[in-house]
Amino acid sequence: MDLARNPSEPDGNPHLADAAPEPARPQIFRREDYRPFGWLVPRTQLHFDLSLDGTRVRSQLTLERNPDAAAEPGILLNGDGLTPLAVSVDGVPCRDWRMEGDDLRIPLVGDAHEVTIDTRLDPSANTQLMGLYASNGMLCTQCEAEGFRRITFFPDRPDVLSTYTVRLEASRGEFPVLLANGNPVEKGTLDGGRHYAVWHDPWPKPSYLFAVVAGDLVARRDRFTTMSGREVDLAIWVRAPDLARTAHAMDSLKRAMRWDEEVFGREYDLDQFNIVAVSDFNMGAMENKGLNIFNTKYVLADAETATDSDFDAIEAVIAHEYFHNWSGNRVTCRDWFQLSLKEGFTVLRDQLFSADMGSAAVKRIEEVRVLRSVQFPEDSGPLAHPIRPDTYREISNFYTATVYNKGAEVIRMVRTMIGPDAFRRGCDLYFDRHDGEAATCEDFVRAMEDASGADLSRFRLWYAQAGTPRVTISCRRTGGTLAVTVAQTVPPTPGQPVKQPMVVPLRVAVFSRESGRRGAEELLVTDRAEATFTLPPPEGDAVLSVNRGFTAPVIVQRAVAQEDLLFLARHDDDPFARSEAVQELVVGHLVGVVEGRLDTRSAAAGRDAIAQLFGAILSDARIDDLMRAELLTLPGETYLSEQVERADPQRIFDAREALKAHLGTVLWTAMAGTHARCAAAADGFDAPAKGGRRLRSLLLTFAAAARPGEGADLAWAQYQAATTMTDRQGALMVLAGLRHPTRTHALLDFYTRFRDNPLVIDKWFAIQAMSLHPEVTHHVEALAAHPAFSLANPNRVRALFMSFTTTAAGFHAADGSGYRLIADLVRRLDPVNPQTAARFVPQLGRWRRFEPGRAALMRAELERIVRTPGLSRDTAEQVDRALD
Ligand code: B3K
Ligand code: ZN
Repeated sequence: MDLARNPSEPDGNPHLADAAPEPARPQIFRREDYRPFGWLVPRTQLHFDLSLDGTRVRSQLTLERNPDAAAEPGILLNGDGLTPLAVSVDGVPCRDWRMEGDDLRIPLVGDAHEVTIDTRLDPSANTQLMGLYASNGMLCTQCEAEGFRRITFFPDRPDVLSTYTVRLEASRGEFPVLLANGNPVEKGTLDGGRHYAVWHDPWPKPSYLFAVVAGDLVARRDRFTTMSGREVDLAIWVRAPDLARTAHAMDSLKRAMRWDEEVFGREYDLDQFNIVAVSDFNMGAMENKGLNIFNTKYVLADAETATDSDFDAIEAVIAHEYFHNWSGNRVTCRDWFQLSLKEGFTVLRDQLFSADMGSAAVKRIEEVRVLRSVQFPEDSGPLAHPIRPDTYREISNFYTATVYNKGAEVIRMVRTMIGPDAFRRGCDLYFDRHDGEAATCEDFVRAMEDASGADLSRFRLWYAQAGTPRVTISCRRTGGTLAVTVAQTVPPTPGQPVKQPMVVPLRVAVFSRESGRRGAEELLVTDRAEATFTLPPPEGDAVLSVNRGFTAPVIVQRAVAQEDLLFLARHDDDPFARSEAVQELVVGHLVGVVEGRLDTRSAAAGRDAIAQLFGAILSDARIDDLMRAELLTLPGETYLSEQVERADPQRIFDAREALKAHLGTVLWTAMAGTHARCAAAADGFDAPAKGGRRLRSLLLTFAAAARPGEGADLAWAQYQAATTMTDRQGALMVLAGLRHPTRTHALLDFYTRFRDNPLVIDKWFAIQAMSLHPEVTHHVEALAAHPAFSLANPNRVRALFMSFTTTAAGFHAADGSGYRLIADLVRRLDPVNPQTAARFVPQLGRWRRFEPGRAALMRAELERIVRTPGLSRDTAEQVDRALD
């Protein structure tokens, strides 16, 4: 490719002299400022001359003035760290372009033009992993949200849709595989050992869905016939040694494609669907049109190297990215404030898929556990934001549990209220109306209203108000009816001091304490600060089961008698509500202990009640082992710390461990028996086998807490006999937390066994970094100096340091050493990979939740970060918000 040089004068580039000065104050983007872009870009042609350290890009844009936008004198194209080598307009070299900060302004006088721009990139120097970068000798891209502007100048916003034709040229030896979005059009050989491939994507798309990959890759291939008979070639591209571990990903993909046809009526729309696995990736995966790019973690699996949870996560993420082909790609977002339009909806779609593929009850319990341990803390802290934010400085900071998981809960509430059939009609209407468009959350809600006849005007508050509603429920028998009063408050959040009552749909049921029978389920929908509903009363005493299936993402506060919780924990026929009752009982006890509210007698009585219940769960023949393990899982420390005024992490840890030890002691016989039964269970991947594995590792944790010596022996035996990573990792987790001679032995064995498998070595780092061991901080410091550690690989960084942020003895050490360790990491990582660095800030940002000593130490570390010269926009925004 012949790329002309920049026609700048020899004494420097005059265009740069006009560059706008750096803004003194950080730029804030506001939802209300949305304006359509001045130009349409019906066609984009890109020509890449690829190499690891010097890639040249020629971009040819067909431009037409947008009749729906205000006229502009020229066009402003986004760039990030680029310099144009050459610009031409309608084939004539253009000399009067100018830089405005990082962006390129080209004067255009007519209503239609062809603009050509040449740029040059150094992918191997791109450590941010945004734009075009090198990973393990291959080249790949990540463009969402604003990475395309690091490749070429472009209106890099999701409402500018264009059809792309991409020509890739490279050395055949170094990059035998050349992939881009859409369908392959042409390929051939060039002189000098080079070759080329041309790809065309017929579907107009925003730049964030653009992708190319070049590398020495092999594919697992398969085929899929869509419901209308289109034959699709499927390929999962990996490095040759990884090929054997792609079968599960391919099966998952085919299941997802079929499910989306059957359940949502959505069909795939290209001749090929390619997935590429890369080992250096900032997040899980990316839904680029027809060319999904995945973190290897969500592709590669076999029983020896991946746990059952890894298998489930792969299935869910493959499905999620595939489902984006409709919810995200065919209908995309008008602007980034609408991110939940595609993410919340697609998370709900992947949740429904996973529920259909496995145990729906267990899945729901796990979803709520994640919501409570990640999203609730976000919603109650300084980074709280509505699922459709109103402002941002760096959009990468808004790929949050709120936008994703709470966003899914909000759409799930619509489905619950209008019913699955009307919801499906609403989805069809939304896809029909907005196919090929960039839409808004409002468009989605309107489609749901139009398809169902429901009035969702007040429901829209869920998009606008942050914070988790607190709902109190009380129940009174008056004459022949049961009066259930539901009251709600929505706590203040940054920028939103006063809130309006939300629409809260609560599924409830009433049980008779005497007979154990339950009356009809009802969906109570309130939109007022307080409302009273009447229900038919049962015979005898009533026991109320509320928020069954977790129909509303709220915190239910109710004074409920311990005997009612025990009743529900044994009798509730809604598995989610049953697990809630168990959790509520345990949380109530632990919070009482932590807050010092229980005298010795009532603490002992609480423990005994829990022990009795756990004993009954252990021997309950009506439930399977997967559900048994869920019911026996103690609430996490983060969730517990949200339940107290100001958390002391050590007290929470101690109380939780003491309960675990107590349960392990008094239930030892039953637990050991169940462990032995599970240890003898058949291998395989059906639910009983998975349940057996889950339960036997869980029981090891009780054993280790109650009888460390015996626990270590059992864990070591499980480790040695393990034929799956689930058993091996479960055992090693327990050993890593104990001061026991087998600890070092097992860790060394694990490292030696898997030293050539980076994903398993990530586990090795994570297991030690999140262990219960009192010396965890020293272990993490030593691991950071291990030759296998690297700041350049986000998986490795997260494995070591994100895992560490879960530890009471480490991260929350009373002397502040854990906070310092993470602040040091953020400061070192920020210049290398700001997106990943910024992800650590919320851990320190929760400082207000903790007792004054720790809060001050956390705050001091945030202040130290903010003083770091040259801090990225990503990290600066998070720290500023956290300190506000
Ligand atoms: N849409 C991507 C996430 C992109 C994150 C950019 N910082 C993957 C997903 O949610 O499906
Ligand atoms: Zn997504």
